[in-house]
Amino acid sequence: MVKIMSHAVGATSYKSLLQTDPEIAAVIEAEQKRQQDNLIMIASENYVSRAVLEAQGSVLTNKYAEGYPGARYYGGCINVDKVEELARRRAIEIYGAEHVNVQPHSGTSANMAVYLALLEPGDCLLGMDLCHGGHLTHGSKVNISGRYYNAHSYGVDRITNMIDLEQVRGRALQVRPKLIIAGASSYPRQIDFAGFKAIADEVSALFMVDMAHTAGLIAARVHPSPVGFADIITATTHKTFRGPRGGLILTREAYASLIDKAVFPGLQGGPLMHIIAAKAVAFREALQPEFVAYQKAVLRNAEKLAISLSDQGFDLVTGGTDTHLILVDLRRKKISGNEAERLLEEVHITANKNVIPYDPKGANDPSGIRLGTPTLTSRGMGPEEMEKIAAIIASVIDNKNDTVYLEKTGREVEQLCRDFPVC
Ligand code: DSN
Repeated sequence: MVKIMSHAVGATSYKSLLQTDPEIAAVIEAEQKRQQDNLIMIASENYVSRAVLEAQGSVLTNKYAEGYPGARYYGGCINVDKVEELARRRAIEIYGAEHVNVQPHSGTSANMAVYLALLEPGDCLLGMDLCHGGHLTHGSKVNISGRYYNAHSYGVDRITNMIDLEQVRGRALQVRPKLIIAGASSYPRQIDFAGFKAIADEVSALFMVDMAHTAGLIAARVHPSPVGFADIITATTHKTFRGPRGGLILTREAYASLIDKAVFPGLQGGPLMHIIAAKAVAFREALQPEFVAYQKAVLRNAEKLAISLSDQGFDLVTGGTDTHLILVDLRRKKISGNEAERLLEEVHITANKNVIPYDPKGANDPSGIRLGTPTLTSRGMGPEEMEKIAAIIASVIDNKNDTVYLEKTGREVEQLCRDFPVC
């Protein structure tokens, strides 16, 4: 398969860094090599383009620009205003939303800004259970969202492991939330945004979608969009979207001012203008036909990987995937998430242990592993490689005590990485 876009794992040159701080330069170079020499299958990671790296490594990092374009608290914002305006215009074009705020430093900051804008401490929110695939910031008791707000959760069906809208509706009628959140970190299926919106309307709740994971797929229109259903949408720009680390918020015009005020001055001070420039670059890349081809390939690869893993005897949560990620239930293979993560790392495959719904084990050593295809696809891999990788994962688990076999397999994976360089 032909590589779709030029991607990078390092800056063009570390000359100054090598002179000023050889220790950090060495670590960055080691990380660059790690990203080259391993199959990165963490569903929330990706390789950004050189253009994105250059923008985020630019002098824009020197500029303070509290406020918004045309209304800043600092002089000298002529250039950064243009940057933020370009970013906003492109994000609106991509998603067809009424308003966007591109300043959130992360997906978590974006979510916090929404809560600050729409809720009072103690107000009720309803989000997906972290243990069933939701996100920490959707009301987990260990997170500010679960400590400052009266957070309740819905889960997935015990048999199908899919979101059951009747259960969501039941919970909503029971707890009467002010805000309902849809969106997940390890749920491999499409979410029925229209169904959620109907429930939110029935209980007079606001409806927020956190599309952090699927933002790239949605931008390319290969996955249903929450725009038109959700009152507020949050996203990250670095997962399937393949831009710099950061967040954004899309809103209906009615909430634009509330959200802008919540981001600044409510939650953040100076925006990271170098990151906003890198977001703008990623948005431009997302408007190119190659981006659609890339996102289609991400989905095709995930589907092929899922089928191949099933053929290798793995149980998949929900039986498969509609997205870029797969959640593998390892119990039939008699290996824990921790052990599988460690074993795969030995053979140059990077993935993360993950809870499965109704996990009989705890979050510290859960029963699952989450696998994603965004980075493999960025380096040009296709269905043939997905089949090969599924076979490698299965054989490594079956031969977990055979050190000679593991060493040989590690070398094979390294060769596969060399065949698909990240350049
Ligand atoms: N939930 C993390 C992930 O999906 O990896 C990101 O916050």
